[in-house]
Amino acid sequence: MEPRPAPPLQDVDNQELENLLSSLPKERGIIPSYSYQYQGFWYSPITLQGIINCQKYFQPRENDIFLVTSPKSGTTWLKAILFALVNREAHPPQDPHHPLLSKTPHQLVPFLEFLHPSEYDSLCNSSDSSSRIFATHISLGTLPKAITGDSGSLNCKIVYLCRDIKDTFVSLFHFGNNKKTSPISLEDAFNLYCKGISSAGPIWDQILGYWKESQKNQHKVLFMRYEEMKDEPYLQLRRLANFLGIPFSQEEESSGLVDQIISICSFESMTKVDVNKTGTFVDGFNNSSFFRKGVVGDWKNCLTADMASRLDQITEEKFRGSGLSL
Ligand code: PAP
Repeated sequence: MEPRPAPPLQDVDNQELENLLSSLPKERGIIPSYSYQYQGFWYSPITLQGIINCQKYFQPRENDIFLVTSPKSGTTWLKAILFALVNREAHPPQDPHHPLLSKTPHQLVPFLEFLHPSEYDSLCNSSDSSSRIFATHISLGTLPKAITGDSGSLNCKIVYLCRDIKDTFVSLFHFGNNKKTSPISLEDAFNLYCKGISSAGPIWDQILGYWKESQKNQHKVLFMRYEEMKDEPYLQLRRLANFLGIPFSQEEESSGLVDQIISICSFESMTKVDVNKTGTFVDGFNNSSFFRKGVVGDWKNCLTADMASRLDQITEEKFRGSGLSL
């Protein structure tokens, strides 16, 4: 990839953001008070500011890794796994000083859209100084062209993680109401979600964009599922390591390293770590709110049968003919 000359760094200014916001469709949001539709997807104002910044200023490196998810699909979990996997030599998972024991996965693997441009290059979360891991919820078409390439040929590797839509919605609903002083009702949140008005939604369109890319471009996009990570973590972790070009050696496998990574990143281990129990993330969310139940099928405790079948029906319609089912 040809390095582009770096433009002078500056934040998108308030007036520019105000002008943009006033030109975009606006709706009530499930988590933010309002969501704005930009390039076909719904985002909060703070996220939009970050998106415009990274579209203008982000300079990828060839071996950057991007974890892409819809909110509440298991982002925090896969951030931890990616960090532990990529940095396993410098930070063996059994190290009592492992960074995952003193920092949250969000500190170790930041969201691209929540970084200030001055942080893009200073950030180095890998033992190899030329390799970085970022996470994002941005849709494929809105990712900076420096990442997707002008002709749509991806310049970096993308790991995409999705989750059952019903569980994802239920997780989002609880997460939003954890912080809100005036909680949104389940019905209102559900109706917005079905209309596609949720952070980085319509979720179906966001998933489909990456699914299609993963089918076309298997060396650049790995499509993963939360439920498969739960079911067969060993196999999925090996798949991830192979995709990233850092397969486990025979010695690593026989020494139990794969299981050690799975263990340090498990819901049970992560919820025991102090930093994940206290403190806040950007926008005032408690670090603990990223760890609720961590199970498959929790939607059964929250959704009516009608709600569940409506989400299944939309999912079926949206994915028809794509070869994807969730
Ligand atoms: P984000 O996209 O806003 O960063 P994200 O991490 O995707 O959030 O969502 C949190 C969900 O992942 C929670 O699901 P739940 O509400 O259904 O419980 C959270 O419990 C789950 N989660 C967090 N860490 C883990 C983990 N180590 N293993 C499994 N699930 C996890």
